[in-house]
Amino acid sequence: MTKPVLKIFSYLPNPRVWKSLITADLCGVEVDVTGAKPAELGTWLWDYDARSLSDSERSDDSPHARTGRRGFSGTLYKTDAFLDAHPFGTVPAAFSPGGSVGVFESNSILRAVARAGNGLYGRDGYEASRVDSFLDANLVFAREAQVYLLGMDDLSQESYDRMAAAYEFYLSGIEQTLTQSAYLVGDELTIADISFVCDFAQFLREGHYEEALAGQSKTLISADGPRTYPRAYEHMLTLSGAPAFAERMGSYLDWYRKKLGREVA
Ligand SMILES: N[C@@H](CCC(=O)N[C@@H](CS)C(=O)NCC(=O)O)C(=O)O
Repeated sequence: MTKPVLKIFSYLPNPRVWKSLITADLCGVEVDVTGAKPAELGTWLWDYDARSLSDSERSDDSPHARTGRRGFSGTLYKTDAFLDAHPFGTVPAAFSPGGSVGVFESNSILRAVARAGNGLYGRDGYEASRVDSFLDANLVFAREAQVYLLGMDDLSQESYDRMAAAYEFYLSGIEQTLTQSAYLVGDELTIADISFVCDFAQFLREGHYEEALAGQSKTLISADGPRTYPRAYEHMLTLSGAPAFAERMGSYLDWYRKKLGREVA
């Protein structure tokens, strides 16, 4: 067994972690992943040596007690060392072996894996920069999607409109790209495609909130997606069904495939 090139701490499962794991599998490198279900991560110590805390270790006067800021409510236990390495205090949180370097933002963790594996990051510096272009565009979309999905129970019209605009902007760019090439950057898979698949699959979870949206007189933003952006949707569905993706994503998109009347493996 080879030595892990990175250690990742996160709630699990997490599509933002799958990006790195799919890439690691394809590049033949090892990534060490630690974590627990989302609801349990509040009882963990967020650290390079992350671990589950006992009841007596969890109190508001713990030196590690912090208030969750994004996606987590209530108290979280983050060490000072964790916050030195991860100044925004988010997961997934990656560390170089030994923990001296913290890498945050799932797309940057993904880049770190691809660099360590020496693959899937374009054939030269220009292509690598084009891959970065897609990863940046993807983060802007994914951030809007995060706010939208977390706020689904009580969405303002402004939030809904922002998401609809971000979706249209991002998907039309992906669609346009795929009229020119089979993958986002040229004719080979790169981490730009991997990030797109994972974050877009996560956005499609809006489909689980169809009733909640209807109760707020709103409709699914992705409702006509496969017709409006056929190449983008097909790219996501095809890649997510490929072995390296399916291995990590499991049945995550089965509900969506069924909804489209597609075969489920
Ligand atoms: N854009 C970031 C999103 C990470 C993020 O926002 N993580 C949230 C959970 S979804 C978090 O760790 N929140 C910590 C907190 O609430 O303090 C990425 O792709 O890694």
